[in-house]
Amino acid sequence: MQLYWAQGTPNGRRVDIFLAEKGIEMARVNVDLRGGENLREEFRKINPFGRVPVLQLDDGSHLSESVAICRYLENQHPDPCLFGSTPETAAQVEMWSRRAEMNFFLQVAMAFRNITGFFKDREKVSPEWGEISQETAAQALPIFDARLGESEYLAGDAFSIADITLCCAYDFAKAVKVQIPTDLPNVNRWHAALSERPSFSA
Ligand SMILES: N[C@@H](CCC(=O)N[C@@H](CS)C(=O)NCC(=O)O)C(=O)O
Repeated sequence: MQLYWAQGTPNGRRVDIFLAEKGIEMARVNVDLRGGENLREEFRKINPFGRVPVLQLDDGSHLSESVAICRYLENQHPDPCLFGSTPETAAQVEMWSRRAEMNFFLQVAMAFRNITGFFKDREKVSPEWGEISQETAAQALPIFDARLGESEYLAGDAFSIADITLCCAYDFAKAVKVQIPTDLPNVNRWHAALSERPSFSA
């Protein structure tokens, strides 16, 4: 197996953290996003959407979408469990993962893409949309804070893929100047604890 990936990207980091939590060693192929290597025909054969990360399996087939990659790895390496171990906890993990992705990760990504214009050579950008996305991302944080006031981790008592998704977006949000509300005691407690994990600090 090998992972097509790009250093410094939030989706690449999601898979990096997941691999580290599982203790899986993986060969990586760095893809030059700035240079548009991911847009070339050769790369589109492995992901028609031209995005990283992409996991190449030993039979030569490919998987993209960070969570699909993590789910595959979860089945191959069930320990430690990061997708919930009972129907109830698995559903909580799914619910909070989707909430974190749609209400925060995606908004942060849209802020990055539309404000910085990093990918303006390949897509239309709208600074106004970027600013709206920045605000929408910030507005979601008190909801996550309230949740983290009820449980140690986002999806309950156990650390999961939902924490990885929210934390990668949270760290990236600071880099793209999302106005993080000042009164998020539970998010702060959770973030400090995750930052101590070797997988997050690597
Ligand atoms: N939904 C995809 C998103 C993948 C994605 O947007 N990757 C970014 C890097 S974080 C990328 O490849 N960008 C290159 C581009 O847009 O040209 C996932 O979860 O993996």
